[in-house]
Amino acid sequence: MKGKLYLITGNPGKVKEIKNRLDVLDIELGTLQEDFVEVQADTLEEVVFFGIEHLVREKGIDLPFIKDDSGLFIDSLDGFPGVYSAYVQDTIGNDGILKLMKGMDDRTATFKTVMGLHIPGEGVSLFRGEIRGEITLEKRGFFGFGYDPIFIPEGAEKTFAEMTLEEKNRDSHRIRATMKLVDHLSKE
Ligand code: ITT
Repeated sequence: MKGKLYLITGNPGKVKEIKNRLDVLDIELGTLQEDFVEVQADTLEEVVFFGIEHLVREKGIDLPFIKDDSGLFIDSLDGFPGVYSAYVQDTIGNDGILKLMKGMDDRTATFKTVMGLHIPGEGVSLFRGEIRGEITLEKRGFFGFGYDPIFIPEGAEKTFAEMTLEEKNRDSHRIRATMKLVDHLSKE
């Protein structure tokens, strides 16, 4: 695929990370700040799929676009905050999560991204990326956004927020999904 692809988001952190990767293809990334209706659903896949349907059907968006929906799934909290990650970040935040986990030894978690691609006339394709890691005992670092200060990806010593954009982009849930998208687009 050549030409412009739009990312529908209100999160500038996501734009930077995805743009950095799409630059390898000849694809220019634009952004659109449409209201994305997040349906109450059990999985990120459903949130992305129904959200895209809404944008296409109700809002009449007829451009090639992607929508990234991500979430942090903490094992000892049975996958919480998961699909509620945005709400939880905006309410209790990282301090609230650390408080909930006080005294918990099992701090393993998975960060997941589901990226939906809509190409007019071709429907929706979904690309998934996940990375295992651990929740820290305290917040560390100032880069990135959201849960980055409390998440250390497997094999690393730093939290995502202690990494530069280039370091976080070497491997992450979002980059794993983006690489699958890139692979798909290069065959389009
Ligand atoms: P959109 O406009 O793209 O929907 P959002 O920030 O609401 O932006 P999500 O619903 O995908 O995005 O994200 C759920 C929450 O998880 C939200 O609070 C994000 O800040 C956070 N989050 C997503 N990706 C993250 C990442 O790579 N590192 C840290 N936090 C992340």
